[in-house]
Amino acid sequence: GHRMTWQKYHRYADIVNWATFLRDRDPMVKVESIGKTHEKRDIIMLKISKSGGGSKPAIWIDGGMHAREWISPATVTYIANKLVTNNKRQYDDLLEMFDWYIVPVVNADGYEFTHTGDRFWRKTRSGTGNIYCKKGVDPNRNWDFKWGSSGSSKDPCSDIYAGPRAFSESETQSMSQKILQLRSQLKMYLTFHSYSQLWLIPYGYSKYEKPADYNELVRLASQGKAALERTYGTRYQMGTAPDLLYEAAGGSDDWAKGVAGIKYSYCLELRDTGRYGFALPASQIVPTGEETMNGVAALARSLATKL
Ligand code: 0X9
Ligand code: ZN
Repeated sequence: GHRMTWQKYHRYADIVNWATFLRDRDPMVKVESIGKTHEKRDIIMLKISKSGGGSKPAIWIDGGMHAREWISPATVTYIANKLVTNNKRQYDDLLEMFDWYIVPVVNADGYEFTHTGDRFWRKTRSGTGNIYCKKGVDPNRNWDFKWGSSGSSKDPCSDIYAGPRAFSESETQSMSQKILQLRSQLKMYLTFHSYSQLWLIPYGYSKYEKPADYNELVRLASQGKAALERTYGTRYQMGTAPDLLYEAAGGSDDWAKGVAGIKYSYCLELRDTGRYGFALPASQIVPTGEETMNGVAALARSLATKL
């Protein structure tokens, strides 16, 4: 069995056990290690696919890039579990239409450290050579697209340290290679962060650079956002990160669109808007999972009409 309950936040080992449980129970699920973290943990990816072959359009989902954003892995596992369980066959169409690649915790070292050391750790756990300050690299400043150009720091002590070079981190390196390997299949890239209730559209690196198809991305996202909001009335704002937050280069969403060429790339900042922030009570996991699942399902359904 497994211990996953979505009634509390789980350790990485529980998440890995739950994934292997699903794999053992359902032939649709495969679990693969896409690489190792700095501390040699396996970065696991679930592949949910009704067909053996890999020619179907696919959707990528990841969570836990920033260690302290606990609602992200909780929501991503909730979504994967819903898809696999497919209660009353409500997601039959989504399983017929797409293969799903899901990485619940990209930054597993950081995530574990938020349970054992510092609850509000953000970065990876790699050494930076500077022993007098916080180690680690911000994995969402480490991707090789406009790397280091804005909203990131060259100071290893900073929480937004971009790293010594693009893809210096094993976590971003491993994940980017897997995405490139799947690029012809991938039609949508979704990365989950927290908090602020934002549906972010590329690009994040510059106030002035919007992709040529920005309006198309907005239109598709509006479907997802509406379904999410309809669930419990949770309000989201939509726009680019520079419009709603700040400029920041080296994010995975920008790279997925700008380099991997995945047209529909989004970053969601989940609940809440700051009352609890990163310390969102576990009682909000299920409602957050539910509304976000509805958003993702509506998003995937409208994407399906475009393929
Ligand atoms: O700063 C970030 O990496 C994200 N916000 S968070 O509070 N979760 O740290 C926003 C990333 C938006 N995307 C890009 N700037 N590319
Ligand atoms: Zn984040």
